[in-house]
Amino acid sequence: MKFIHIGDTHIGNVYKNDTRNDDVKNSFKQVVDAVIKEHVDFVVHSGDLFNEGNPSLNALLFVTDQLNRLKEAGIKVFIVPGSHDVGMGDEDSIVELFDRNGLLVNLNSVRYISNEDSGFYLSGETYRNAFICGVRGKRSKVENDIFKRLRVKMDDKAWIRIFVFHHTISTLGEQFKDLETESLPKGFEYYAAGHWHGRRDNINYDKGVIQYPGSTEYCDEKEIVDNPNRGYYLIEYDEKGIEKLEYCLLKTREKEIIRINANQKTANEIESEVFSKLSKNTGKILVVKIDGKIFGKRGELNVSHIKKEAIDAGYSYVSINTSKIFDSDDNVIDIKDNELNNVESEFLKGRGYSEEEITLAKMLIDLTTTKTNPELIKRRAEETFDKYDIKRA
Ligand SMILES: [Mn+2]
Repeated sequence: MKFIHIGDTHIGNVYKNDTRNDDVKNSFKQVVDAVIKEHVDFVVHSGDLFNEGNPSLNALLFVTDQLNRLKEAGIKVFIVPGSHDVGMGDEDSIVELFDRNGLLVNLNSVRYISNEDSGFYLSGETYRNAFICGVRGKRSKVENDIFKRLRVKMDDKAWIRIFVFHHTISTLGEQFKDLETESLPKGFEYYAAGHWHGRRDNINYDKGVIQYPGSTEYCDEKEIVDNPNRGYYLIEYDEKGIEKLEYCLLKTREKEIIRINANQKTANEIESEVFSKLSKNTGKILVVKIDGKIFGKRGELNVSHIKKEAIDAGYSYVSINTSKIFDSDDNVIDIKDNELNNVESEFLKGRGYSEEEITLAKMLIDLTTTKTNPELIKRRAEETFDKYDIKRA
């Protein structure tokens, strides 16, 4: 028997760029192709099927079509709603709609849960000799409480037991966690984890293993830079348990990362350096990261000119990161601030906030914690608002 484990597919409007949103869909379709080709017995999805709790019609139709392909091939999909699949309140997830239409199994449908006095009783399904159950993720709110009260109605006769969840465990870093690793229920052979978009393999827990496949596409600039590739797990099992576990690569768009040290160069010199590193290509992703102290003011750097040249060279998506450039006369320095910046981002990301929300939050933190240079603040605020098309009141 075999199954595929994916997570964080984020179908919807991840980017303000249609090509990239199509890439996100394409990764999902590649997984469905592989599932059908490999004749796997079932699919486990560890949450964040969609990018938004109220997906566009386009996203809904795409997912419906892909799930129908699996249904026609006789392949079941088991999922827990992720932090992006639920709204801000306690209402049902969009995933429940697909459960009611018979296109997947929502492991947090009310039929699997009974919430009595002190216990959160969870049942699941035994399918192809594998017992599967799970707990959904939730936006912005830590739900350790559910895990403390969790009582699983386990099937001890199944060949393997799979627990699906959508949280960042403390093993990945105290600063990012929204769940203590030790809070996970024991007695499972396979812990199908989601929420953390990087890949993390072979975290031993009790008698089993915790696996984070990561997102099926890069969901922001940081993920493009930090992760070498994207993929999913293929797991084979028999009556003796898990027999083989393999990470399979997805074919994502080629990427190029250009790093420039501003080190007392003028804006013009920096621009020329970027231009000299651009290559003629057909549709690569480009991230330009510039850091250090510029000669003059960082506002002199013509970001839209760099972007235009890159698009003309053939890149399909261009992200230019200037957040770590400082003016000649800036006293703000350097390494410590940058590290702090990363910690803030990772923390907020771990809590399920979007890139947009994180940028805004960080801007606000900056405003209240750095010594105030009104011009700098105004310019950073404007750049942020422009980047995210946020309407000024
Ligand atoms: Mn996610």
